[in-house]
Amino acid sequence: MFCYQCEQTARGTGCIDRGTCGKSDEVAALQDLLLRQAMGVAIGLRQAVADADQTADLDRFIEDALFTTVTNVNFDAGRLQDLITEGTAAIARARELARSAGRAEALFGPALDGHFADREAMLAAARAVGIAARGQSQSADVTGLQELLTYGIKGMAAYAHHARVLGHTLPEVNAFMSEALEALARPVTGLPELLALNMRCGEASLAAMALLDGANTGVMGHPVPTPVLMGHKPGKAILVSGHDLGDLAALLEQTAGLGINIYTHGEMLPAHGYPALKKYPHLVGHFGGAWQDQQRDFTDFPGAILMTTNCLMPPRDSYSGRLFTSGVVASPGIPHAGGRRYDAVIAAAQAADGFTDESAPRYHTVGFGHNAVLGVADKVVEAVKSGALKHFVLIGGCDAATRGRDYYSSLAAKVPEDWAVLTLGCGKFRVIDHVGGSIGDLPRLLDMGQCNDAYSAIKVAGALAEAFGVGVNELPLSLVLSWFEQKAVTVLLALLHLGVRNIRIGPRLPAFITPAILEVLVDKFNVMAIGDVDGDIAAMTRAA
Ligand code: FSO
Ligand code: SF4
Repeated sequence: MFCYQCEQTARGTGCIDRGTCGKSDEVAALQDLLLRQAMGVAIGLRQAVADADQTADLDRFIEDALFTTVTNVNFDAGRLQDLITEGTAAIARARELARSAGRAEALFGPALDGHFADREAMLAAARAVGIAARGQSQSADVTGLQELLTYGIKGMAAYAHHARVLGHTLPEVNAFMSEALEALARPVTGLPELLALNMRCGEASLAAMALLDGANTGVMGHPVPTPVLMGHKPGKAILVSGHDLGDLAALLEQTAGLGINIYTHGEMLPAHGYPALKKYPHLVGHFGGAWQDQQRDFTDFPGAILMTTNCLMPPRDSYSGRLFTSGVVASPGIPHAGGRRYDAVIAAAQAADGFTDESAPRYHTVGFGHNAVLGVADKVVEAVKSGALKHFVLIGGCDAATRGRDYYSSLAAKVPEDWAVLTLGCGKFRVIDHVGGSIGDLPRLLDMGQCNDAYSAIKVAGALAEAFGVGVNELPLSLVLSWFEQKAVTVLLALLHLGVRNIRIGPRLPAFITPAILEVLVDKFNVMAIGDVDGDIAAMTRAA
């Protein structure tokens, strides 16, 4: 295997033999084949002349295939084998649509793939399509740009998937995923063409982020500032992790009146701010930290656990009997709660001990989405004009166990008292304990939500730029991102598409960004690696 799609890739260059995440060689190969199948479906779809409802199942297959291959989503070879069997049927249907449109001659490569007799046949086919196989015949720069685009659409697919399950879709987003997948299946004609496609991926990423924002706020209401108990109360309990708000909503409904308390974990923390979720009195608090703490947190949690999306780690015996997956998440031997039915999860919670004590009261306030922040825009503008609020710094993105992430805690602790800190993503767990107080009526720490809510930060920045009559790059705003997996690539491409400059990225740059690609990003956008905290604060102050 060869995989370098996330920040914890082995030696900072690539996982071979086995993933740092726990992905086996076999799972990696099956994921490579699933990605090729998504290309096959996309090629057929691009030739089809059909209504959106005729192709919805194929768009959904592409989204699910891409999301399934995101880091820490699916470790289950059996589930991947089933998906590949579905993929064979999806390719055949896409091919048929292309033929009906009289475009059979335009089909090529992955769109012509047939049926695989068994897992061995899948693995044999997979070996010929991974990064390592392609890398032998092209430069690292070409592979790097292809992978940048691949990871951009993987994150986009995650957003589109979340929106779709809430009933929202956007044809342009699916059309771009198909266009990109088709381009990835063709021989590369040049680096500029690939670079341009990556920039267009940023545009489609922004549309996907707006789509998800509309879906979340349309179905769940706009988040409102809400203090969340970061602890527990006595009683039976279920812990919900991942990002899927629809799963949490369904679980809350199914557990209403059962005397089971529901807790969020990791990226589910911002759920407490949504009116449609906070109305349930048994959504009582948040337990634990970011995803990489789950093996400790899940062991300590005395109830059932539901993992709705990434980031899943290989489960420990101490909790594997109480763990369930949903959506595209899968792990061998872990029961899957499909179709938003949680009877088994509820039964496991009732069978477990639950909490017998009450933790010390500690609270963190969530719910500073764009609607809440822009609701007090006049106060924000006034505070900036009066000089009380000198600078905004967004410290957010993904967290992980990899070295160098103390930087973000240290940065949060050291930013001057007259700076406001925006945060989002699981990277917030490095930040929230280090920023307190307020500037006038405004809290200094504004938790904008999940990594999936980066759109809120973009909207707020756009509105402030308009209020001050300047471009976003002229605002007293610095972006310091922590990246881990592919959704962070999607957000980065969206920011670059908007022309945002001077973004700091850490804790280390992606392995797929070659020196030549980095040179382009530095030239055009002044993208930079994080440095030392004091030096970076001084540089941000100078730029303000
Ligand atoms: Fe974190 Fe994982 Fe949300 Fe990521 S839980 S690392 S970018 O999947 O999605 O922030
Ligand atoms: Fe390695 Fe990350 Fe790929 Fe897992 S997802 S195999 S840790 S690069």
